[in-house]
Amino acid sequence: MNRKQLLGTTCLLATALLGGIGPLARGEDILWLAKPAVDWRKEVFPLGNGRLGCTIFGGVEKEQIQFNVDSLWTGDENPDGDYGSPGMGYYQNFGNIFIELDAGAAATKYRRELNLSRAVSRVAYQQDGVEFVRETFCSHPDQVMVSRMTASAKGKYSGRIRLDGGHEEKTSVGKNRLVFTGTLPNGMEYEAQLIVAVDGGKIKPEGDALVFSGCDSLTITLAAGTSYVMDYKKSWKGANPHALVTKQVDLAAKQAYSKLLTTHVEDHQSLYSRVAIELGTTGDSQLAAPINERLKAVREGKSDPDLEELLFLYGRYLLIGSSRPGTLPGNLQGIWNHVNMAPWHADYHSNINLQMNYWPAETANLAECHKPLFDLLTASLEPFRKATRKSFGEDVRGFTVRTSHNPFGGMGWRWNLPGSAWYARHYWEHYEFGRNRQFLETVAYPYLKEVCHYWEDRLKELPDGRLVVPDGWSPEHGPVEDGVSYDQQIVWDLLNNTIEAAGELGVDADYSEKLASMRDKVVGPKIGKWGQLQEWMEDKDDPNDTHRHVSHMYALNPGRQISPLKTPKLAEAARVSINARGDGRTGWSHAWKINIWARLHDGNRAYKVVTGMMSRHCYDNLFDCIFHMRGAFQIDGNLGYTAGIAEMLLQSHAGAVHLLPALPDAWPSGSVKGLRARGGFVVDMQWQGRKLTRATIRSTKGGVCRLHAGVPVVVTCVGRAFTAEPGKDGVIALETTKGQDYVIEAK
Ligand code: FUC
Repeated sequence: MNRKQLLGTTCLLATALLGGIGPLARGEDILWLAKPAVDWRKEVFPLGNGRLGCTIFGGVEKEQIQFNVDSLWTGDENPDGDYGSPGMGYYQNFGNIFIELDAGAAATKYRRELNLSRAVSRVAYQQDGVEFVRETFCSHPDQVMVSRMTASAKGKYSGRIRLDGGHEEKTSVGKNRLVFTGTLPNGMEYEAQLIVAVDGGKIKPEGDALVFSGCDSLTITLAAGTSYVMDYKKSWKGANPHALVTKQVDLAAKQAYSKLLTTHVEDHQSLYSRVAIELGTTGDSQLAAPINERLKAVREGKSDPDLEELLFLYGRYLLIGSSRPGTLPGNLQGIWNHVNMAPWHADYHSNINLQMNYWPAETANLAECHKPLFDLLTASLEPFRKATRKSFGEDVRGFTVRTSHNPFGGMGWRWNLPGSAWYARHYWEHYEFGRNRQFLETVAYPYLKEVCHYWEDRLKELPDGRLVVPDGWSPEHGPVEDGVSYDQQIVWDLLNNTIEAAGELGVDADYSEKLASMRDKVVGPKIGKWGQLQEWMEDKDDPNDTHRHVSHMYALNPGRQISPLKTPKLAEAARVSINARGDGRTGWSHAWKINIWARLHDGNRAYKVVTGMMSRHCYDNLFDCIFHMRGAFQIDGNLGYTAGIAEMLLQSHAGAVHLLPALPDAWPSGSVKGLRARGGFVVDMQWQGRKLTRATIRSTKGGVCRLHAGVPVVVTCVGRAFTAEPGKDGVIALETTKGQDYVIEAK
């Protein structure tokens, strides 16, 4: 029995003991705590369907379920780009459900858990010899939150339920329904409706609440929505949400709970179950402990590979929960936010944060969750163009972005000159991984090309003919000047990707040539006097500088201008720089460094940052945090961590698929299933003694799979085995057929 089966069995026993709702299957990914949440940032468990999210506190006598809708934002187009003006807006808290239960004896055997495999939260405890269980989830197919409370004895639930809006709305109380509506100062209308169904006992309206007594169980269904529509031409304003919210809540409340749950779990697992990971074995007692104790043990130096896996899976869980086709992209906090003035407005930050949210989307096999990013960026084109022209001149083509933006195309704070070019990399990558030609032709290529237009009009020629980005800024670090490495590397990458995209489509040959000649004149990465990769055109990096941003590493990760195999000297310089920079005081900075060390093929250094991040930047609910904003929760670190683990196990950015490029000593044997590589390949791997024993490459699009191997391997496909020899560059070119699996084993 492996440790996960053991965990599954423990849960199974606990469930049976508590008479809970349906047994937990074996081998599920669960985090749990032995106490209710008090501090939102550190302890609540998040649930989400991409659009509607909630966080669970789990108090025994006072349950609080705080909820959000992705589009409930103040603000507008914010034409002056003033970060402090009301136009920038804030992502809002929608409201809270409060469930007060009549006091009983002290609760025992309290357990609050989040089941990542099922996207269901569960609170269980015993009181007066009765076992109580609450289960909550946010369903994507039914677009509602559902919470069910049951007990092992009849008639045990008496208390009251309130639905409180986040903006002092007045809640109307019906027979079994609570409703509030509102309009934000920007004209956005919103509404939430909650229906309570009880088995046994009674329920009736009383004051601002629904009061229930002697009930066997309760089922609470919540729907919420806004009038937001992702359409600039409609001024981002669609229909009043009343009709849709009413329909959603009514339809869901008519269904049996078990049906809603099954539909939800099936939908979630269609995404979640694509990937599985085993990095080692955690001791039984450690494994059985709640997350806070496990984190404490990690801080004390104990290793916990199961927790490393759980944190990887958590990033996938959070992306599924905060970004689904048709929703807004995940903001600085995904979709979870309990206040109306969140740190940094809970906005979209373009100088690392929004991008990092989407780093795991392709590699960790959630490509459809990437879509909201493209939807919003493409929908914001016109306001971005207008703002760009306003600041850079009416004759400037294309567009770029400020450091921060909102869902109305409004931007704030300083211009982040290569921000739109960095976004363009995401469009290109979505194509590289999925090879959807239509996406490339109609969505990605037009975006890339338009950003190139901006740079054609903006790049400055030096006397020697080389090109620099004028008046740039290494994010939040250093002076404003020409030729900053961050700008140079991203513009190089944009031109390079656009040339490849045009080549793939077989269009714009002349234009491509022009871009290639520009690309080759862009001042490239430089090695400075202490062997470092220069952050600026001038050699002035301070070896004692430990600033959190490592923007001059873009060329190494997520870019591909520098790699140990193709540009070893520059890769060595990157190593010198990143060594000097230290781990940093934000989760996202750690996460970036995991990715960077992985790209430097140094698994042990990457792993050191993995444990550093778990020790210093993970709260008890595994939310990632940053120190320099009073320990705020920021989701980028969670998602960047997941991307980093994937990058340690599989890379494909440098022209070939590289299996286990940065495996640390800490993971001598293990396996992973379902990671994606560029070219439309899905990869499963097993390893032992730090050596790959077997890999399966699934070809979803056909074509040649270039495999970085170094040694001959045996390839088996539909029962036929053959030996494949690498070329001089160590790469095996494997001709693949769409839909077939290729098993790779050492010769
Ligand atoms: C960037 C970072 C900060 C923070 C903010 C939201 O500006 O420098 O650490 O993450 O984004």
